[in-house]
Amino acid sequence: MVKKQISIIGVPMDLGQSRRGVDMGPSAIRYAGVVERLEKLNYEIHDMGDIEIGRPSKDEEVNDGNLKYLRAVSEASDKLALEVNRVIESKSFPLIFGGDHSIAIGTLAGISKHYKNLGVIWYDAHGDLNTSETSPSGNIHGMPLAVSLGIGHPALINIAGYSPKVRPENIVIIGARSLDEGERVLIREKGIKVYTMHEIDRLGMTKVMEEAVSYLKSKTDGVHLSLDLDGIDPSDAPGVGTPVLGGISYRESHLAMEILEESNIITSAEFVEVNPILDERNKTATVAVALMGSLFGEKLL
Ligand code: B3U
Ligand code: MN
Ligand code: MN
Repeated sequence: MVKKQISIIGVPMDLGQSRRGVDMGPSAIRYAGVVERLEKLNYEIHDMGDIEIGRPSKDEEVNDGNLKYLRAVSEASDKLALEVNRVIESKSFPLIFGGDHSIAIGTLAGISKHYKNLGVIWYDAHGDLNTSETSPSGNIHGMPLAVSLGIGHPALINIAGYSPKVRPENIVIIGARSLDEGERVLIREKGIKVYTMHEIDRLGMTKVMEEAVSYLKSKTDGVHLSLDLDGIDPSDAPGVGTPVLGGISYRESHLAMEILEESNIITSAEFVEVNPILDERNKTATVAVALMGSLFGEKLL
């Protein structure tokens, strides 16, 4: 039997937000043993190394109004999109490690043109649906989902030369518990499906994931999982820049990954916002690797 291929791309990006250290996320995830873990599951792993991120000068911080490090984020997104595109062309599964969540702009730009109808599962405490007008911070990591819908600065929405990357009806947000006003408006306006912590508590993770899978399965020909570690409760994943109390547990997250694995719909994935500087003995990267184990088919028995 031909082994299935996974290609890892690290993106040491920390300019999409204001807590330094998340650029060390890819190293922390590798250190937590991801390659060995996935090899045990009979995958052939190609570690493509890290994308090079330009270091902007101090006076470059705020560009174009409320968009911090726009040029650096846009350039990195271009590079990442090219690399992700190459991985898909080689028939390998793209597995991307952040870095802050602004990297999803490049990931989705590289993926989306390979599908007629790409689905996205956005596992996150936040909506990441801000624009420079609605963002309270100017941090681009709070904007990638809006950008992928084609809403935002031209230097971000036009990465890889096309826009939008995803349709609103093909998105499911899971774990939301911190939304800005502009994000709420966009969710309502576009009819984006959101499972907040309320629905997760009320329905249980099994039902939430089964609904999410059946919602996407019939209408998409590929589904990208964008997993922000801050979707998980800070007691289980403390090493993130913007922790929000009352999150998804480690156990619920494993269950979610297992249901996704059984569904066979996931065609690419990224794990973002691991910040080893804010972490407790690499706990958050270890959680990320354990979840990847479940996503790629690890079974106890
Ligand atoms: N919504 C806020 C906070 C935030 C978004 N994403 C993260 N934090 N990780 C913002 O700045 O856009
Ligand atoms: Mn996020
Ligand atoms: Mn988040």
